[in-house]
Amino acid sequence: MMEDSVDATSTSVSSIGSSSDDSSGGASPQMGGGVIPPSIATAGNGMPSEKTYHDLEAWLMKLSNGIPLAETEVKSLCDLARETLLNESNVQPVPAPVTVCGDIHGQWHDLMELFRIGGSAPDTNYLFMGDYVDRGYYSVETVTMLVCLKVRYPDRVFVLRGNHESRQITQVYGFYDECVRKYGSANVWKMFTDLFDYFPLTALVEHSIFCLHGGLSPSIDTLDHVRQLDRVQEVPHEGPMCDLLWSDPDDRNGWGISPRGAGFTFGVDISQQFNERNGLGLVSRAHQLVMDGYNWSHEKSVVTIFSAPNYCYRCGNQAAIMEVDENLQKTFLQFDPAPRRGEPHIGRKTPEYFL
Ligand SMILES: [Mn+2]
Repeated sequence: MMEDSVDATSTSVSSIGSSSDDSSGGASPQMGGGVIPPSIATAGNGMPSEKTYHDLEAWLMKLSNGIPLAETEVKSLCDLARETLLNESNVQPVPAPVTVCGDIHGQWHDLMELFRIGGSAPDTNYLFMGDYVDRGYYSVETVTMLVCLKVRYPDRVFVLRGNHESRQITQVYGFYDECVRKYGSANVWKMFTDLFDYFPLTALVEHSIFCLHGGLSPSIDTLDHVRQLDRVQEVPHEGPMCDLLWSDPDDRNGWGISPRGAGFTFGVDISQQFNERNGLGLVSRAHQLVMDGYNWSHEKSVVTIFSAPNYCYRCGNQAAIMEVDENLQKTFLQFDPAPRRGEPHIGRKTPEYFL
């Protein structure tokens, strides 16, 4: 699964999505020469300026209609997002109520369905546990929209890093190719993969629910260990940061070799010991396809959430999100694929194997 790095250098093909030829009908202000980039266009008190809010609102309007941003807009967005994410912890505190979501994998239409089911941001607070890109055909729209929501509502939307938020993995599973196809160069891919280095690795809902993409690590006993990691780097091939994004719970006790080739499998004994040592009630994670969209394991010390319905447009699974209320009561909302105008209807099938 962990493949050798492909040397992808940015090509210098000119952008096909510059702001001068976008189709937003002038909703977005021109970013001409001499305009101060939004990343430093603050009102002098560290808060985003009126212009930045105007940009973000215009970008969200485009993205909610499935229109990708222009390359120059992605650049501005990523500059803003880096500042926002840099301030977050490796174990980012998140208040309840919050709705916790698993893998999206470029299924933008289904992300829109998720917001219809779970409520729009910022009326609903969201925590996404990684894997926004690859596999589906709309990774660009999906990751741009989630990053835009993060910057616009930094205290109400949280985005963690998944194992696919990586330079190496995205060159194999679709995001790199999609960026080159939609923008005519790898520039946007480079902007996003550089930004992924800043995404928090984990979150902690009300000191009780530990949220992350993959799972636990034999190198990590406490949340303070996670806090001490230097996360601003490509996902390593091994070690604690890799494990948090790659590991899976398993029926066997103890640590095991992962069939994925990265991370470990961990048993109920490991989960219970980790929760007890850190005063946690639950480990919430994503990363594995589960047919109901969510799955309890390890005597309810671990829950898996998967939010891409009919994964890869052929797995036939339901998706789910987990609402956590003020009292940390959990409610699972399941949903099916959104209808896609202009695309042939593909019925549910039982997958022959799990991807
Ligand atoms: Mn994953």
